Amino acid sequence: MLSSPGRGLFRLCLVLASACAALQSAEQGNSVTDPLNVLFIVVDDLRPTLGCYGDKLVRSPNIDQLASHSLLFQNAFAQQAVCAPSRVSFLTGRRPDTTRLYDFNSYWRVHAGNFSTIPQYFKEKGYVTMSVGKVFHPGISSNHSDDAPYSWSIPPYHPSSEKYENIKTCRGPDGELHANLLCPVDVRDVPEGTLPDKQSTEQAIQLLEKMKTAARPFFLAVGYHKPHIPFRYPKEFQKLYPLENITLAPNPWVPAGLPPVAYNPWMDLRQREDVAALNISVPYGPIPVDFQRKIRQSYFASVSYVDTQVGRLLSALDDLQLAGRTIVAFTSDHGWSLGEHGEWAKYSNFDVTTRVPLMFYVPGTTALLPQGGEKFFPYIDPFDSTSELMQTGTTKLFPTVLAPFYISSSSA
Ligand SMILES: [Ca+2]
Repeated sequence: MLSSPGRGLFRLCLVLASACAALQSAEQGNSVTDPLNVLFIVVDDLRPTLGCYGDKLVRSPNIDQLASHSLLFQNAFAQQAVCAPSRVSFLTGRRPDTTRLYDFNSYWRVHAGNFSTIPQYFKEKGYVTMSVGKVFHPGISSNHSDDAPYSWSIPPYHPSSEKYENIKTCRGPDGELHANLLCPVDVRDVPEGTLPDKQSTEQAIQLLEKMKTAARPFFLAVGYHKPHIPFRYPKEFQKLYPLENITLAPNPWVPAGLPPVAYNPWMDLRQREDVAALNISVPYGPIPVDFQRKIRQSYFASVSYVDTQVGRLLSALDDLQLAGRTIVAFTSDHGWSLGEHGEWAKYSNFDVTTRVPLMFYVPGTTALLPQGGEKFFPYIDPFDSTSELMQTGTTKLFPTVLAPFYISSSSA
């Protein structure tokens, strides 16, 4: 297994770039070596609290199913536990030391170097490249355009309901709407009657439908917003995690002698109305234990909600008969502390904030090709308690280090 931070990033670039390996001959009209499509799924603030990483509580059957067909990395780490520097890093294949971005406030092409991005590389090799949701961090760090037009063949898509994420749409016990951290919602009751990640899934499926018969291969990046705060998700997902089942972090204390620079006081949480009402001391807290349980409950519920979106997306890949000719890469921009070390945030360098899930499904390589209408990614309902846990981690890593495309199918 990989042992040092940064190698996950390297693998991401290596495997995705390898998808272009057959392109030259494809451009010459050799249908035997048609290039594979790429579906790149990036989730915001998702640590590996997933069944496929051994989490016994979280229900993530669709991501687990993807993992069961994939090469699953156990020790992948983001370069930095902040959205923009992490995303610019893995999308350019360069460390923050090279992109010169450690915050949100500069565009690498202007301030560091005119580096190509992974989607740009695919685009220049003849792929149709498309961005749905949060792929690049929006704003200055991607030139207020998600690096369009360089990275994308068509204008990037952002869900219209994203603008409601941080306003008062969370109904509190008083019956009024608040801008809370904990925000389980009745989707029928929210503006536009939908949520950003649901819209992103629908848009991505529409693009897949259009690309099914396209002459050119595609690189489709889909960026999901949850479990980034606020935890605004369909309220039914709370039922998966009764509070009495929610444990606390096993190491909830701020380490003795911790230098203040190594600690982040999670000010973004404190600004939410429900957290502000707790009058928690700055910078170290702690958060009352009952509320800690509620934060963990909502994080896990948000993960299961995202899992259903991933499930819908992959199921569409199946239905459109694209699963046999599309690489699926799945990762997150960084993790999140769920009370470990007294932290409730990203930003720090503790491993809970830097470690990410990372997996690659490569049809015919990490798994046998689907045969005769076989469904590789049938949607699995996380509320169905009879759905079996997937067996994962059976794909051998080390034959792939030197030759990513020559794993024996029988080993998958
Ligand atoms: Ca993030």
